[in-house]
Amino acid sequence: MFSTTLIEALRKAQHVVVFTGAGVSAESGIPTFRDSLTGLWERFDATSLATPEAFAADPELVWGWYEWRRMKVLQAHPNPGHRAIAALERNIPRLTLVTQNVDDLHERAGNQAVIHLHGSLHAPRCFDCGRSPDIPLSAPEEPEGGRRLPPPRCTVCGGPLRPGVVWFGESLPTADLSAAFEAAENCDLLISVGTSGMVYPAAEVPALAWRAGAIVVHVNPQSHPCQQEREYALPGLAGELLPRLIE
Ligand code: BJW
Ligand code: ZN
Repeated sequence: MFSTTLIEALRKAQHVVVFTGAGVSAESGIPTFRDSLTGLWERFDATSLATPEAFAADPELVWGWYEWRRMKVLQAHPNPGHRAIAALERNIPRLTLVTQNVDDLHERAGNQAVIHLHGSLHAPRCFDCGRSPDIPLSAPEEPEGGRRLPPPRCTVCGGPLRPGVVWFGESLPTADLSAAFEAAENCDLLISVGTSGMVYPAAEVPALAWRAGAIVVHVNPQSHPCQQEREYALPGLAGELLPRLIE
């Protein structure tokens, strides 16, 4: 089912970039953002949850929602798609894994170095002073989407802790974004997995790789219009396609 060009490119590749989005964790039971019916933004309003203004206006609402999501991730396990990407890292001379995801399922699958462009659910910091005090986070007793929870307080300045994720209107971590762009511009093959490609600047990563001459592959059940040479769509689920691709 995979074209011989693609198989050959993967076999010969010296540097592969894997660029992932929420779809790679969907088969682990983590909801995506924009899928119809199951996407988070279908059920929750992004602007009242995923912006600094939303947190300032209602920290208990926002903290409770992110604790619910952190709980879901703690209960989830890496799926065959994550494991295939980890296996690829062991089989290719150089692999750079760039994720937009805020979960830690790539790390738990065995990937050694993961570039998290949109931060992590597991690294809160103070909303006021930016420090990351060593406060153990408890598991919410009843993980429900709408449950309000007061955020823990910073041990240094007393400010509320916020999730360590990148909200709309916030800058992405500079070093991570630079590393992702640099890898994209210097790879032979980029595999984009489970992303709608709607959120910038992360969405520039596959285009940068293509412009620099790499082959670009999109693994997604939703069809991707491939109008360019060196661009391929593999329609289907990451957990089914990726293990077969790396065989
Ligand atoms: C499967 C599958 C299976 C399902 N297998 N596939 C240029 C143009 C227009 C707007 C902008 C622009 N530049 C910047 C902006 C603004 C904004 C933006 O991009 N807005 C667009 C939405 C219009 N960007 C920002 O604000 C960024 N910051 C910034 O630019 O700073 C500079 C600045 C500073 C100050 C002032 C102004 C500018 C920050 C963006 C941060 C995004 N944060 C989020 C939330 C993180 C926290 C949280 O988790 O709550 O990140 S939004 C959300 O979207 C999350 C994701 O990482 C991100 C991408 O989503 P993703 O991963 O693609 O998921 P989905 O759901 O969209 O797609 C899933 C896909 O999987 C689907 O295609 C399915 O088909 C597929 N799938 N099952 C394979 N089994
Ligand atoms: Zn503080």
